[in-house]
Amino acid sequence: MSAERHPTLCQVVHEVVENTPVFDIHTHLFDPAFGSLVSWGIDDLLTYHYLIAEAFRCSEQPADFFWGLSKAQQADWIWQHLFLQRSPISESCRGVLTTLRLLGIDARSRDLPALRQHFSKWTPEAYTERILEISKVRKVCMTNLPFDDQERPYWEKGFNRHPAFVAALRLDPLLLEWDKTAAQLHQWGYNVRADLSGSTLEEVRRFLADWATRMDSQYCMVSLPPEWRFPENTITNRLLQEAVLPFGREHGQAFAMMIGVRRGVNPELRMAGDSLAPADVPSVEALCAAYPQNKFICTMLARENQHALCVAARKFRNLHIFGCWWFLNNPSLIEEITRMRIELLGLGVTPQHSDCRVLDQLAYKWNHSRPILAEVLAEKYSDLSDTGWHVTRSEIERDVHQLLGGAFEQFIGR
Ligand code: HDL
Ligand code: ZN
Repeated sequence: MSAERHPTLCQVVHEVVENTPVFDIHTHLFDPAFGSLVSWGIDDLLTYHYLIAEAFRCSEQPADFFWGLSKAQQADWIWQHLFLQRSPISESCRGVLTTLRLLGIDARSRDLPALRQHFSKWTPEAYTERILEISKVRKVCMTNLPFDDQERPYWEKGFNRHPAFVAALRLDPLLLEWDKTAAQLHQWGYNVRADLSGSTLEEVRRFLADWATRMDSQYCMVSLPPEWRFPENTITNRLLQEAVLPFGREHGQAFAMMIGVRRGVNPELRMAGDSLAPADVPSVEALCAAYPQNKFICTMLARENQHALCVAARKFRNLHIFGCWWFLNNPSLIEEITRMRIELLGLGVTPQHSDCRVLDQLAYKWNHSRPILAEVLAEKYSDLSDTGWHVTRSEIERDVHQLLGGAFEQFIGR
């Protein structure tokens, strides 16, 4: 073990990783200015879709029973099934308890109504500052959808932005549901046609420029199904090649692809009903090769894709890979994937993002990931020391800043 070999070095690495502020490059969180769209507190923590999926497995109740409950009743039900009737040993359950611990809330009473009292005294704005402080997160990238009827009015009206919350322009409806979205764009005054004829592609580029400017977006993004292939003559790829990528080159917007989701394999679970399948890494390589002037960011959902994706990133300097996404965000897989990435890519990677949907989750997701990253780094720096190359504390701080968002900011030019 590296700790035996170089105990002081390992202690420094853990200290630095534990205390380096993070840029969390992909979340579903909202700036406090978004009011009711902000998700926080114990009931939102307990009704996180990861926990809904796990709780459904513990009951014979029909799904409609659960969906007919209030949020507090759903939280009570999940608390009963996953925390009281059996030990909360899964990563998602552990996360709720880590969050309570980091907030200084004693959960040993196991009394959910009593736990709720601790959250009732906060305002969303004050709570946001508290969570950012204990999570040591310096910047949070949101997922922002012009097509969302609840979110869009905030952007159209404008609001005072929280300095720590930045935007990413999410394009799934544009790229994956063009027929429906074309009608929406036309209604908004963009002269587009479903068959992409006329000035459609120019107008889509104008739409992208309008919203990227309005949001000051860091990058554009899409979640692609495992069947996505490039090259292939599809509407998705034509919009990508003739609108999104030219826009990206003109406006300096990197394009993020999150690939491998199979939406709604069990519809009765609603948002918790998605699954995964292995995706096609050669398609990512072909896109990077075809568009060397564009910058691509990528994460894949299947464990089976991770090694090939690392190799793809070795081949293309316009590809930056990130995160242990969703079903990969578990200690055993985070360690495996992070070790593989550092061995193959050094520091030119963003090992983790949180994908938080509930503000409080920032606390636990980073508290769980940091020690794993630290352990891998400690081993790698120990291996360096064994060659006679000794890193200084400031070099470790430089490197860890890179891994926790610095390399990403350099890559996207922000
Ligand atoms: O598409 C995505 O961005 C995914 O992260 C989904 O939002 C998924 O539901 C999720 O929350 N994963 O953590
Ligand atoms: Zn996400």
